[in-house]
Amino acid sequence: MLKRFSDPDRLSRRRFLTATAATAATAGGVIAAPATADTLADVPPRGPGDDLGAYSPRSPYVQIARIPEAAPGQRNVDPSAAINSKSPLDKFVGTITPTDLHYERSHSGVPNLDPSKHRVLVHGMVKQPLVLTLEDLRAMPSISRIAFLECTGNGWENWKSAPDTVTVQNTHGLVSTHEWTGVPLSFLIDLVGVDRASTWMLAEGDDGAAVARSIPLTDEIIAEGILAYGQNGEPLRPAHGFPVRLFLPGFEGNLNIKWLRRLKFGDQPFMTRWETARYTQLRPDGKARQFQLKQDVNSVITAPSGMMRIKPGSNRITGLAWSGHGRITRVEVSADGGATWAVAALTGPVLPKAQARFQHDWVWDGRPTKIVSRSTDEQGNVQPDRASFIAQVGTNALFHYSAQQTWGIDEAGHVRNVLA
Ligand SMILES: Nc1nc2c(c(=O)[nH]1)N[C@H]1C(S)=C(S)[C@@H](COP(=O)(O)O)O[C@H]1N2
Ligand SMILES: [Mo]
Repeated sequence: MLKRFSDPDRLSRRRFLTATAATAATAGGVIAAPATADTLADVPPRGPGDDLGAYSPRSPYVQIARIPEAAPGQRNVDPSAAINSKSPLDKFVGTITPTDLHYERSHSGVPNLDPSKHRVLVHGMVKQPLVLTLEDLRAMPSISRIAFLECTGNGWENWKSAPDTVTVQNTHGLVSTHEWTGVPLSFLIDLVGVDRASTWMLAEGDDGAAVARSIPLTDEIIAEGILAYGQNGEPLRPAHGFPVRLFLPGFEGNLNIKWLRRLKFGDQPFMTRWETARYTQLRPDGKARQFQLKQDVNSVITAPSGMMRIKPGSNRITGLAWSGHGRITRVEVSADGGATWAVAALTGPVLPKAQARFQHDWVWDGRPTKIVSRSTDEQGNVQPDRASFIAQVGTNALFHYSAQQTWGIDEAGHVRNVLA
């Protein structure tokens, strides 16, 4: 800890006090009479507060909401035309996403399912096919795990081109981190006696689109998959799969089938339209790659970020980093467009396949520059810059964009998206 405070790259206690004193001095025009320790100690009597209630609403001073989007580049649409709604990453602190601000991606709206009538069919290459009720699932052993969920379309804004006016909510708002609770997939596999020759599992949703995906039965998926009925301590919300969804930590959002109605075990992929016509990766040579399922190492600076404005002097750079391959081990931040890098602090907790928060205190000298973050995971994967990412993957594909995000800062302190 002492090392941290003596590190010249970080905001020291002395510098913190100088910086806040400077703010108080220059803020004279804004705050009529700056409070002193004496005036604050003398608390005036207050009247009764607002009534207590069934829910805790946000403070009226906090403006925070998702934004519905229709397609890349089509923002501020009528919600009925939206295909997703993105999380306000710029407004978050810590690592857990509030459930009501968790991004939403639904291919044909949100079905209204009665849990007492809902059933999950488990069949195919199994000894004992079962039809499970929610009560059955809740009676089984349960586990909880904090992990991220990310739409594989996250970041597509910046892959090809994007206006300089996009915010981090536009560019990266399709990722969230929660505590997920439910039945381990491995328990269910044992319960129905899945045939050892079975290598794939079909998961199908009970929505109008009946989204269905083939999932390879790798050791990792068997060990970590969850039939989740809980999110952040309460039953799933309808938008996120109530009453039960599949949760596969680290794997592309689309596989995490919401409103789960069926698991079918087989010895080959089922080739649904969701893995043939959709969710394939068109390569530069025109051939398509199927079943690219892992979310790669990623990070983004959430503040300062697109459309914010900063002042010269002390500024805190903060953001989120995550990887489908495991734990984040390092995040570096550059304040000169990638020429030099400093190691940012990970403020914890740093959990495998969960978003980790990083922070780096920085003094902006007032000259135009670019800020960018780069993350590394425990398997040694390093987040590529945009040019090398495109050199490798091209620009035909739509999914799994995970290149570094650059924010430009002009001489007036305006922060803008840059296609570096
Ligand atoms: N049944 C069903 N499952 C689904 C989807 C869907 O439209 N229907 N969307 C998928 C996609 S593309 C993503 S990114 C995640 C989004 O989950 P969320 O809305 O809870 O964030 O769910 C996946 N599971
Ligand atoms: Mo998605």
